[in-house]
Amino acid sequence: MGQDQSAPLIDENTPPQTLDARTVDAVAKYIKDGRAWRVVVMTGAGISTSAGIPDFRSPDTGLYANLARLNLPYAEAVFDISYFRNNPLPFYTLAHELYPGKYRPTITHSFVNLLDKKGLLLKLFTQNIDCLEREAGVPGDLIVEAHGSFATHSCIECKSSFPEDLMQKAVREKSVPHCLDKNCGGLVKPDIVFFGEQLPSAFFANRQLPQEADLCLVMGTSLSVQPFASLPSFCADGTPRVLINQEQVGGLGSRPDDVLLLGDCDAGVRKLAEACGWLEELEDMWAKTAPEDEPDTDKEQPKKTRDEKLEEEVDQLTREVEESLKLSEAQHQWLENHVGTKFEQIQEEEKKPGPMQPATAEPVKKEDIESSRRVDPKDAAAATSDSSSVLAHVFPHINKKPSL
Ligand code: CNA
Repeated sequence: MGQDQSAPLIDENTPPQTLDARTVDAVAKYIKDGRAWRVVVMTGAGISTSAGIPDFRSPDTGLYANLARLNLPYAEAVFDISYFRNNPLPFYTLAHELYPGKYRPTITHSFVNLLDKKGLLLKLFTQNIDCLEREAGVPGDLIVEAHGSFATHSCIECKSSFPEDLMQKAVREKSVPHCLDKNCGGLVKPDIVFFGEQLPSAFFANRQLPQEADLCLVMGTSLSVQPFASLPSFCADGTPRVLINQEQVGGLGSRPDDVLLLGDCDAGVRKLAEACGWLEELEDMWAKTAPEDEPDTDKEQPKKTRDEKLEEEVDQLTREVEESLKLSEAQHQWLENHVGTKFEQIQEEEKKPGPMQPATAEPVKKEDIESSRRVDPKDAAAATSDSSSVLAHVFPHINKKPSL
């Protein structure tokens, strides 16, 4: 984890170093004074929940909580490359639901676009795979999709790329595509980073950028997946960091210039935009993301709340996965054996340099990188008796036991 990941919240009597106060108005003044022109934004699943895409870890509506009741050996198996090799169907069922084109960007996505249109966005680091930032208009070269996305596809064996139109067809039909090279014939998947795979090189090439930022916005993430979770800790001391999230996460709130805007992301960005005098512009920009043929059903039917919509979405999603999951006893057996063998292999592997340390990239702060790869001793101890902890060990970019 990052250096200040579990640091205590700053004492309220400690004055900020850079801002006038730890408030949204002070952040807006800092922006309006022209002191924030290299803004780094870090986002997660929470910025897309109001679009109808469930996050992973929210206790009731999160995908993991709902996948737990299904017959998967463990919820993350859907995104586990070893499991995928054996049974790609659950992933393709989810992909059918999550594939870009079905959802509209949220006003939070538009806010990132607005930052760019004002020439303030240095980089957006997103953990999301839904491509909604792109759909909101943020240029691709300003986005680091740290966990990959549905934007490109390739064979998991020979790595050759796979055409978008054929992937769309496969996802639409819930079929499993294979490599077009007849000599290979390997399974193909979107270039989403699965547990057990390397993060894209763009992440390592850009991860020093938070150091250069003059403002950092962290939105809609539990900051529980490494190495992404360490990014905010790379911001220089005195750089204001604003967290817009349902809950306090990571080390946000531990520095004198940290501002916590706890609550809904969309409400938070509206508040910030209003304080900057940009609200109307933001609403106009977001309005343009609405599909032209979207029926105005709001007048005819009582409006559903965000949670109701999300619950419906999650229910439909889990029903679909449930239907397509045909896990046999043999598959369970395979997985159990595989996990045991994999754990032994990993114990061997751990004696060698870790896969998360790219050879070419310079570490930003050596101690941060090192600590981001450290396994909590509690997890390591539990790993001998609990298979999900074993997986936390096997897949080093989860360093925290997921809440199922
Ligand atoms: P997470 O661990 O599920 O955490 C989401 C966070 O957002 C939590 O802290 C929630 O409290 C918070 N949150 C949820 N809804 C809102 C809201 N409306 N307003 C404010 N806060 C909210 O998700 P992370 O992104 O932190 O975890 C990283 C995973 C999730 C990545 O590997 C992603 O690929 C993966 N994921 C992505 C998507 C997507 O692309 N939309 C969906 C689900 C999961």
